[in-house]
Amino acid sequence: MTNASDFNLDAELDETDDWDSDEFESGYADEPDPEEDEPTVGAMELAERHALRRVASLRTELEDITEVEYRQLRLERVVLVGVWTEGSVEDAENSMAELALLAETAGSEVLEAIYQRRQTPDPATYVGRGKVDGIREIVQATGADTVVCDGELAPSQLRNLEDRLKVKVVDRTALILDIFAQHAKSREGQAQVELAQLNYMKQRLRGWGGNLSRQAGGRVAGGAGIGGRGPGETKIETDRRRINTKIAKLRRELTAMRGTRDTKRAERRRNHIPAVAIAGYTNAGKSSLLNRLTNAGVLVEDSLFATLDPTTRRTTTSDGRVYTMSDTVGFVRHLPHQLIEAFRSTLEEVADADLILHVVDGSHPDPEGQLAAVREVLAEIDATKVPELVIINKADAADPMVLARLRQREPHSLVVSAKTGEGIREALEAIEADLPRPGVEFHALLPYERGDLINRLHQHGEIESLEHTGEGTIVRGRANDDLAGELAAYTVSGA
Ligand SMILES: Nc1nc2c(ncn2[C@@H]2O[C@H](COP(=O)(O)OP(=O)(O)OP(=O)(O)O)[C@@H](O)[C@H]2O)c(=O)[nH]1
Ligand SMILES: [Mg+2]
Repeated sequence: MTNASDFNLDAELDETDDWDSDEFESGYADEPDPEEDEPTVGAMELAERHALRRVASLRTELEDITEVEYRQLRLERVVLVGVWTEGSVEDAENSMAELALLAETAGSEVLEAIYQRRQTPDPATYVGRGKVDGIREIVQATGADTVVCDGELAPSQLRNLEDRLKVKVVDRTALILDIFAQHAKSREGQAQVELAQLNYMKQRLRGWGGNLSRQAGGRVAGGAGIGGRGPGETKIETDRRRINTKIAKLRRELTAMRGTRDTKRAERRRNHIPAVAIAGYTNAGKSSLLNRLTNAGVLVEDSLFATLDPTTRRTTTSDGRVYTMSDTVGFVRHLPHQLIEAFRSTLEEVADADLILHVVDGSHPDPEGQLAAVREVLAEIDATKVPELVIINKADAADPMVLARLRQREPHSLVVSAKTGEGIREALEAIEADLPRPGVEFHALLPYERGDLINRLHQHGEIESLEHTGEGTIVRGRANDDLAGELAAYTVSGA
């Protein structure tokens, strides 16, 4: 039994059709079929989302630098390019399929996907130099206006490719940042994404097209001097300075916003309310699981990074103990470190939890890869010390052999389906069993006027036995230090 009540006001509920992700058999996308454009509910939702949730501030303030170009990623016609350095053909194709999902989530239309086997990416052009011409032909033949590379490219690689391909080139990191920008809803989320984008761009001012590396028309007004603004300051330097100013401002704002979060967390700690954090790969079904476990009614969408803002629900164990459960941003392979940095305060909630429900999509082609990618991020945010319960989700759609393999590999795991409800009861039991137990045993005789203590014991302690007698209520169980301290006055002697 759960008894969920809202912490956040904005609860949205949605169900979308399942996403068919089997588009790549060969590494080349199927021919785009113009007739196939019947919008699904999810696509309509997505379109609405794109229309509504854009970070507006940058576009007005920093008009003439990279952001403008950066924002135009959506609704472009893209060719995907990957370099496959290790692993099987399957791994390479999974990686390209994921890049295609990312591109589509960002609002692009994927025209082609190609990858090249190489020991390492070419330092100058990412793919082998000889392959660049081939890609240019594909770009021209398909009428693409953007090439998306499956990695984080150096500014010089981006520039070289743009020079030779004659279309805009973006990398996977920029793509992910763009999706985050579109999906960020809360003020804090938006500020976090902006911070990540600015940090990304700061390093790439030279990489975004030749026009950005031009000089700012010789001398800057004011001439020699003060504060380093002097003759010969370049456009890049002014851009960098403006970006730095904006970064500093965002950092201050984020510090202020985080105050509220810290207060909430401190309150929870003071009351010893256990916290469960739901973490996992993007699209694994974390929000669906939170909805199932607590009737939270949060947004579920067959899209990558549907959830960016953490949602916390208060719920109770079968015997009435209160705990919280939070859903938060999903992870992905090579999650851009700018995002990890920017979302650190959000991610701290995971590191600070008493239990992590690590959700993995059992129907995904590479669930082990997802588990590993998530654990990498968990390690980066110092969350490895938190006990972990692996929830293998989407049992209804998964291959039973794969489920068995995962169960074997992950001893502390459960198989569930957030969709059908299979395994949910067992999951709740397992969560209860894994919650930290209050530390102090007690045996007390509480007079009837101390009903308040009994209430608090129900919510925050563990009651093993309770008996009403003429003199009061005799209770046995476990409580946290504070509560045990208050009970001490009523301890049954000789217990
Ligand atoms: N077949 C099946 N689909 C599921 C199940 N659980 C979730 N899904 C679908 O998987 C998609 C993603 O679900 P979400 O709950 O939004 O996933 P999430 O992990 O919160 O995703 P992000 O917030 O984007 O990281 C949706 O289309 C869900 O309907 C399940 O048990 N079975
Ligand atoms: Mg979600």
